[in-house]
Amino acid sequence: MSQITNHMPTAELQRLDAAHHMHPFTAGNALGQKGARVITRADGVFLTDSEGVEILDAMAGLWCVNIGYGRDELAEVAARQMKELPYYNAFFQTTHVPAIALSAKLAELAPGNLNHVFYGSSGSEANDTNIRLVRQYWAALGKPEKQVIISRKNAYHGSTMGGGSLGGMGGMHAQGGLPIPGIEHINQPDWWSEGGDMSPEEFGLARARELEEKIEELGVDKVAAFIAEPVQGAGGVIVAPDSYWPEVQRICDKYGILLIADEVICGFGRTGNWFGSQTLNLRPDIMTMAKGLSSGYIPIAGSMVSDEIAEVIGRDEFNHGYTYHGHPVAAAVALENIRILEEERIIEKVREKTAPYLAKRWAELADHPLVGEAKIVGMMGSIAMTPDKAARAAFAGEAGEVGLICRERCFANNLVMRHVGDRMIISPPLVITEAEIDLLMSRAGKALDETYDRVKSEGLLKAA
Ligand code: PXG
Repeated sequence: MSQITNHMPTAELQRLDAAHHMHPFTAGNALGQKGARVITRADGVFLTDSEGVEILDAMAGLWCVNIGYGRDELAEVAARQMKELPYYNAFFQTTHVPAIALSAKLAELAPGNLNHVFYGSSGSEANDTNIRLVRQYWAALGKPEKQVIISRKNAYHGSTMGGGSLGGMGGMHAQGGLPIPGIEHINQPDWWSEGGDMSPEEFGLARARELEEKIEELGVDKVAAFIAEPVQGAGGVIVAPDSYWPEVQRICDKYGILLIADEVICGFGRTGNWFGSQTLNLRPDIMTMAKGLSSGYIPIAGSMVSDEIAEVIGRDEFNHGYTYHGHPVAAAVALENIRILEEERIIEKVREKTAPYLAKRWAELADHPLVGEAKIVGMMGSIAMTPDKAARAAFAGEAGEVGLICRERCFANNLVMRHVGDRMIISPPLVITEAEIDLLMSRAGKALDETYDRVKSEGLLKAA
């Protein structure tokens, strides 16, 4: 077979892609007709496509390239580790240096008494591990009926049977027999779309108290854990009102149920601290980590658990594990990524400089005629587009129609900004500079203007 290189003409690459590559979360036949954009290289915050066009990546890949593209150090560490020990496992009473070093480092970085890590290769796998961990934890304590995990609608926790079930995405639950039994979903704290006449603070409390109501309804002796993202990412960068998290923490403490903070997006600096739990003052018993753990350079994930959970789980054989648990090359790359985050003070710079600057520029978008609220925490932001700001109205047409137009206008202006329904979201590499933020904002502003013109001319500027 001839070698597939970056130098093949774009149309030929697209034809082969359409013929043999199935894309995630995509209507493949339609994409096959249109042809996918082929990304060939990346450096810093910029992607280059097969036509040589440079695109500003305001999503850090898929919320993961925290240190930015093009860091040779990670490639060099990977090559070194592959030559020394490309693979070994930890199943049968063995271990290896990269897993030992990374675990100790993560214990140092994680808050509270989260000092033990169980590895996977993806956030989905880590959340599947969490299901088994919390259920086995209660079983080992003589409470095998404490099995139910409470989650939230519009949460994202992965795409395996377990991860997709924990998640609260209706579209995912409509296919393949999800959710699996023993998972319950309460409403999300999205004040803009669902707050009605309540103030944000009243609404935050009301949504937190749904957790208490659900525990009471099921019986606390049936409930194992509550899982949530500190800030919902894939759901549209939904930032809960300030009243929400203190009340959730109070309820978890009162009933003694485990709190799982899914830090797959929020972890490793995204919110201006190492973990979103620190930004929002949560005391999780378990944290899910992936994405920014290696800045997406190599697949690796983990469940970080408390001393108490590790001790209880350790009393018996835990019949669970993946071939690539703590993979030496992935662990070595993650360690190097963490070294760069620490030595270059990337998270401090985000907190003190870049995030405040981005927040100031992002807030300006709220003045745009198409934009209702503009929300941001650290380096993750969203805007809600609306035909009527005062009423916080949705568009009359199909949800996501305007969002899709805006995403296409962004792409046409060489900016990757995602849409979730009619919200637009960003999550740029943490190393983005102020000048690059200015470029991001000018492209986003232009895309919004073009979207507004199109929405008006097509008669879509109507409230539902
Ligand atoms: N938890 C959270 C909070 C996530 O955001 C996962 C778990 C699952 O991780 P893996 O590595 O199994 O994908 C995620 C992943 C999107 C999008 O459209 C977001 C994710 C994945 C794919 C698409 O924003 N997040």
